[in-house]
Amino acid sequence: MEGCMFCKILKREIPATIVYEDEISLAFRDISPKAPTHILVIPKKHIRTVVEVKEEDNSLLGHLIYVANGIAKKEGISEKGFRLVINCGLESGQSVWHIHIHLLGGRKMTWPPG
Ligand code: DGP
Repeated sequence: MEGCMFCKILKREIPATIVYEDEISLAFRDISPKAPTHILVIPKKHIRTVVEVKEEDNSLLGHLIYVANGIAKKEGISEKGFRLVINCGLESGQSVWHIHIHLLGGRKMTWPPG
């Protein structure tokens, strides 16, 4: 999608530290990490936000969680625990309009989130 930062990362038009890629997903380190491990898992398909997810995307979204799970294991944060976050819409703080799962770990998390 024209103008989308994450589509530009997908096309290697802007650099990112990529940690995983397959035919339907990409994962890379967040530019502004909020935890020792902070990785974004995105679909290659441009979906703006959770609100735009369609039934046909069910397996794609499940795949992203599966990928995040595998990365958490590789990062060594699986045992102690980690958090997956999807911000949806302005009030959630979503700032990039290409759906993404934040994988956060490596420190104790607080609840509720801010
Ligand atoms: P959200 O607020 O949920 O839309 O999260 C967007 C995240 O994307 C935020 O934590 C910062 C990260 N981010 C924004 N632009 C870039 C970029 O160009 N490269 C990388 N690696 N991360 C980015």
